[in-house]
Amino acid sequence: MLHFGKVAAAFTVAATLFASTALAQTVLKSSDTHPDGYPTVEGVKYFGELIKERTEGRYEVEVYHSAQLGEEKDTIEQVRSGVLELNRVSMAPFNGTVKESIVPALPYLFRSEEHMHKVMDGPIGDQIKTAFEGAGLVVLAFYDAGSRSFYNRTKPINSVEDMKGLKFRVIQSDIFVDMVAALGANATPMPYGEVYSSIETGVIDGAENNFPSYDTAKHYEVAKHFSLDEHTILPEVFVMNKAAFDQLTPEDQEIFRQAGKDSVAKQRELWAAKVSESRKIVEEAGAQITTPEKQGFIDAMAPVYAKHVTDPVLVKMVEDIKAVQ
Ligand code: GTR
Repeated sequence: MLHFGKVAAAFTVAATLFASTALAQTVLKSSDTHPDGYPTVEGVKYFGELIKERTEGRYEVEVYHSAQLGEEKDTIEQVRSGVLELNRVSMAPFNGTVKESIVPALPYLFRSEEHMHKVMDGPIGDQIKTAFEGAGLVVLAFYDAGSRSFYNRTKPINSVEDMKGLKFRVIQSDIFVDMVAALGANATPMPYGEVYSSIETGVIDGAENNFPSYDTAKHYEVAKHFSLDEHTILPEVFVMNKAAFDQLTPEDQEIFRQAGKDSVAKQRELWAAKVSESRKIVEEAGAQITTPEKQGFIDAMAPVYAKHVTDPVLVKMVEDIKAVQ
């Protein structure tokens, strides 16, 4: 009897262990510089819901928004080394690491957001994804970030001449530094989280971004002149540490890739709504939006192409992108 009891007890322990292994959840951490509710944060949360559902709870995602894990340059290091499994960042901070990432950051290359979608959803997008693997990252999605424009605290910008001598914070990429120099202004790359106080204290005159960032980071409070020059339609990128991805079973890899794709549609929808909402918020708060004469900006960008598009791979990519209708 006693013996039987022991066997039964051992059996229960084994069953419990087995059940807990079967239900084991792996929580994947993901970083985002933006606050909760921002379309990129919500896109990744949606990805998390999909993988949780499709793996029957084996995988979950926890999004650390509002730069809780650090600024983009640091979190990129974290996801590349595997400290972090997932990360949603802009494409531009990769410009020095993944040469193909330069192309979507080039000024006035995409004619519209539709053009950008077509390119990033097609073979050129796939080529960029493959290039990221060389940097130890699997791209799960390219998200929308609209177009970036300059804003400053000093004066309205109606033409490229008005840019002369102004000092702008740019995202951390040489392409952006050279772009601003080509416009006759000065560029200071700095982390996103330092922009507000740097404008407020006059260390810089302004920065460049899209309406949702200008709104949610409250830059409009310190730089009210927003000039819709739309110098670049720069996509976001949602990446996973490649070693972590390679550890998944082929079935789970497929679930992750598909969930990434499915989250794109969701993020694009949220993005479009957020752009209108943010524009309204900043206008009501007193931001002065002007549309400058764009051709001057476009013409000024030739040196940026001459310097950064010399590698035959990039030259071909630029040609192919222009040919996409
Ligand atoms: C935003 C982008 C962020 C960050 C930021 C910046 O548009 O969504 O990921 O790169 O710009 O300028 O630093």
